[in-house]
Order: sequence, then C-alpha cells, then structure tokens
Amino acid sequence: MPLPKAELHLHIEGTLEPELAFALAARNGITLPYADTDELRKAYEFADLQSFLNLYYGLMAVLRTEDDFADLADAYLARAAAQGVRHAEIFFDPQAHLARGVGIGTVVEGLGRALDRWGSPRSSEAESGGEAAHGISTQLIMCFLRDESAGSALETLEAAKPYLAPHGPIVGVGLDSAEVGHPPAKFREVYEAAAALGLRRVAHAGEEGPPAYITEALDVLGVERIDHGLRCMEDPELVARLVRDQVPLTLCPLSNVRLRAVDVLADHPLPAMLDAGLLCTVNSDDPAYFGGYAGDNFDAVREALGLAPERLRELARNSFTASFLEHDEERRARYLAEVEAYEFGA
Ligand code: ES4
Ligand code: ZN
Repeated sequence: MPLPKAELHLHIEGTLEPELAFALAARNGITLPYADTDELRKAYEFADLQSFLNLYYGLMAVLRTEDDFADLADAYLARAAAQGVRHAEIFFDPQAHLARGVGIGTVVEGLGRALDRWGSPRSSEAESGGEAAHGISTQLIMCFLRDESAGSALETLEAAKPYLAPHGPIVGVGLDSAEVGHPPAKFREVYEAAAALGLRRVAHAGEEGPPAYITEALDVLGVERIDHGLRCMEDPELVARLVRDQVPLTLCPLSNVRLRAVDVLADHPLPAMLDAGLLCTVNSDDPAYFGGYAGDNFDAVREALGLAPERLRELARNSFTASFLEHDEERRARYLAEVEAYEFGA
C-alpha cells in the first residue's frame, strides 16, 4: 500500500499521456505532427522550461470538449489514487484553452464530472481490494499565464466567476508559464481582486526565476504557498523567512531534472531544504512529460537521495498541512492520522 499523500502541484494538462493524446486527436478529427506515440514520446526531450512549454501548449489542441476534459481528469485520478493520493489541488490554464476557442465553462464542467466521480470512496474497488479503493477530494486552482498581459488575467478571473468556491470547484488562483522576465508584481491587481473574492493564492516562483521573485510573490501578491521555490536556497535571509513563516513549497523533483533545474536527482537540494526546516512537499508538476506521478516522485527521491522512512512521512504530513482544507479540518485530521499510522514495508 502506498504512503497516503496530497498532490498540490499538478497541471491537469500535464497529465496528457501520448496514448490519450492520440485517442482524443482521432475523436476530434485532428492530425498530430507525430507518426505515433513512440515518436511523440521521443519529443519529450526538453532543454529548458520554454522548450517544454512549446510542446505542452501544442498538444493541448486535442482538448476540445467537456468529454475530453472529463477523460483527461479521470485518467489522472485513477493513476493518482493508485499511488496513494487522497487529496489533489489541481491547476488548469484557462487562457491556453480560450486562445483555441474553448471556454472556461467547457473546461470546468468537463473536469468537474471526473472530480465528482472520484469524490467518494469506490465501493466496488474496496470490495475487491483494488488499489483505487479510496476516493480523492479535489479542488481546482486556475493559473494565469504570466507571459500574457495583466489585463487578460483580469478578464479570465471575470469569466471564472460562475465557477468559484463556495458554489463552484475553483478555490484559488496561481501563476505559471514562462517565468523569467515576468515578475510577480505584474499581476498585483488581479491577485488583489482574487483575494477580495475569497480565493486562495499561490504562484510559481524560483523555478527558473531568481529568489527575488519568491519574495515578490509573498509581499506583492500575498501568496500562501510557493510553487517550486527551489532557488530560495540562494538567499539565506529568504530561507530564514520561509522557515519562520512555514510557507509551504511545492517541489517537483522529477520536473527539476527534466527541465534541468538540477543536473541529476542525486544533486537535488530537498534533503538540505528539509534540514533547514523548510515546509517542503513533493509533487509531480506535469507527470506525463516528466516521468512520473506523485508516488513515482516519492520513490525517486527515496532512492536517489536515500531518504529515511521518517523523512518520507514528514513529506506526506507536510502535504496535508499545506493543503487548502481549512473548510474541512476533520478531513485533514483523518488524512494526517492515516499518515501517522502508515507502516513502511521492508
Ligand atoms: C509548468 Cl513546470 C511548469 N512551469 C511553469 N509553468 C508550467 N505550466 C505547466 N508546467
Ligand atoms: Zn508547475
């Protein structure tokens, strides 16, 4: 049985496996510029964030209907459940779909169908002892593309209003896409508007961008978690602040290797970050592209960094501590109790 965990840094569009991409392309009469899934998988060789993003946005062309988004989320949740994910806060990129004529309603209604299906325990699986016996609680976080204008982000927030919590599934806003040259302060106004609507706030910062972007995301955007945040380690004063305030960092180790933020996993600063007292979590980012889902990331850091079982338990505990579950503390306590009771195998 896998260690129970929450997934806090997961782009649903980044769960599009080559097989599903081809199936959706066929269903929608779209011809992909790859002969087959093998050729597509070979294209998953990236030099940096931008080369990844180019492929990622290109492949989204196959996502057109509510059914497509429902199938995408269904496939992700099945894999996540099998890897011990109990709770997932899922990013999506409304602007990337709107640019192709796919409205936010299509995206949210489609995703929502799958999220609802997985929201409760699966009794048939439980009876058969299947690995996906557990349900998964989920929330959506809409990300603004930081290489688009602040005005476009504001329009996107406006369009999302029918789908916001507490009536809809969107609980927060995030900031993603090409980081360098697009500092957080560009989005001050839209984050203020999001806060006024009662939304939670996160932002990618310190992945390829400098530590100053992390500070700016905290000070100017008022974010409650930092996505990635790896480069905080270059600034001891910033580390001290993140430790003092226990600001969660949603690290994505396999992503960092594939996008060359670190050379090899054995060089990843995760152990030093935990030793420093940072509230680190381990997540999968874009698992179809980066070589693994949440459990695969846990397995990879355990092997490459020699993390002891109690370190892995700490990471799992952190994932629930950092979750936006304030509306359901009983649920959080249940998940945390499961983490404490977990027995590691030999
Ligand atoms: C992303 Cl790894 C990463 N960084 C920034 N934006 C993204 N969108 C999807 N994956
Ligand atoms: Zn990301």
